[in-house]
Amino acid sequence: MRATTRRSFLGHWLGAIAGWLLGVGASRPGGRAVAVAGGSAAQSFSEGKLLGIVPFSGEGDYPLGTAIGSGLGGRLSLDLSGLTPDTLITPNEKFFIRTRSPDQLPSAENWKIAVRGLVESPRELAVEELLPQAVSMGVHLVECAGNTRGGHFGFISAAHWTGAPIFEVLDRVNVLPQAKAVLVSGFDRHSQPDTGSVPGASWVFTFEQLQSTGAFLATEMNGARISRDHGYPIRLIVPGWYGCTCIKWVNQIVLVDDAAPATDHMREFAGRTFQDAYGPLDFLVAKPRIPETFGPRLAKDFKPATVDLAALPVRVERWLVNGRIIYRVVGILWGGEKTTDRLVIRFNPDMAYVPVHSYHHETNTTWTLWSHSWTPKRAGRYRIQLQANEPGVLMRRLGLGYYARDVDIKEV
Ligand SMILES: Nc1nc2c(c(=O)[nH]1)N[C@H]1C(S)=C(S)[C@@H](COP(=O)(O)O)O[C@H]1N2
Ligand SMILES: [Mo]
Repeated sequence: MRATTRRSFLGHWLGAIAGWLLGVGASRPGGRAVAVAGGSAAQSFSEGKLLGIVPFSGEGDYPLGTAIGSGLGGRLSLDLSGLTPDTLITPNEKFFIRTRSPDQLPSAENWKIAVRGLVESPRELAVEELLPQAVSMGVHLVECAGNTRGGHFGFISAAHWTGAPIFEVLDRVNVLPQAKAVLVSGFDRHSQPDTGSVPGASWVFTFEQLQSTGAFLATEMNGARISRDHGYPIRLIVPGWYGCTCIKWVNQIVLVDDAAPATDHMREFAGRTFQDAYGPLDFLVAKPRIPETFGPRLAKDFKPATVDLAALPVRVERWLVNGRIIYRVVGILWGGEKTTDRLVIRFNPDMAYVPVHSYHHETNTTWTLWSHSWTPKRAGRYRIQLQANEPGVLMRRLGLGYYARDVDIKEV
């Protein structure tokens, strides 16, 4: 069992790295053609006619829009190809899922969070006690750190959340002065193991990280109680950080000091959150268990799992405008700490980046749509990649070509 887990885990890791280093590579045409109306951003194309959508190539046929599998291995990838300005808040039933509700999840009635560790008065906090403190937290995007080409990059969604700041909880237990950080864990007992992940979700945050991100315990998503698959009755949302930190089915909040070890969950996600002590040599030296070989040993040495500024094409529309074929690439821009007006795009590694034509980046808490018209000179395969011309701004995944997508253009 351990050997299997280890092998598939390394498979994941190697796959992810290969994706980053080699780019898209595969030649099998995949994806799906969908008919999508241009939406309001297509107004400049009002003289023309939308002929169709060119599917992305070489991405396989991972199913979109329906939940597959169960428990730890359960997934739902959002179909991004139809995004319009009107659908930038993901309906609850479409919001991506990474890990469906554990089959051993107890009834949510009387759900309690054990708050303990370096506190004066440990206690069991009933979710009911938090509900009156829950307020609108605004729209926040969540992206899985394992949001890959293989899943058509659909492990990303945005919702309007309601919740209570995590400090509401901490204020009730008299935190001791030696406490430096907060371990948040969720229920994770599944009867079926999964080859792709290690069960048990928990992350350690410093007080400063909880404060500056505005982390909150969410009770509602788009005005309805959160569904079981999304963490009912209570989950953590850490704005601006990867989904792996957004613990679902929260059942423990433990106050810890600087010596707290990194959790298995943190170590599983060390590579995907760009931790320093994570390197190829770590895995060449065979170690008994995966989590021990990845990432820093101590939670305090983990870097924040922030989502850098990133951009991804979500569809390529084929138009007929005044007798000419014109393509319109539509995509999303998200992550980062500051907005940008310097988004650039290129259509092959040997082409220069040019400014993206149309978008208005107003917020980093959720995604923004952009579009760009394009008239390729000849038929063939093109690799669409984006960057932002923002010296000094971290864009680790964009820099690695992680979000590059290929299209095969047949008509020019
Ligand atoms: N208890 C628990 N919480 C968890 C996980 C998990 O496996 N167990 N997965 C995490 C990961 S990796 C992601 S990306 C998000 C996904 O949240 P969603 O399924 O509601 O989209 O939940 C996080 N919270
Ligand atoms: Mo994730």
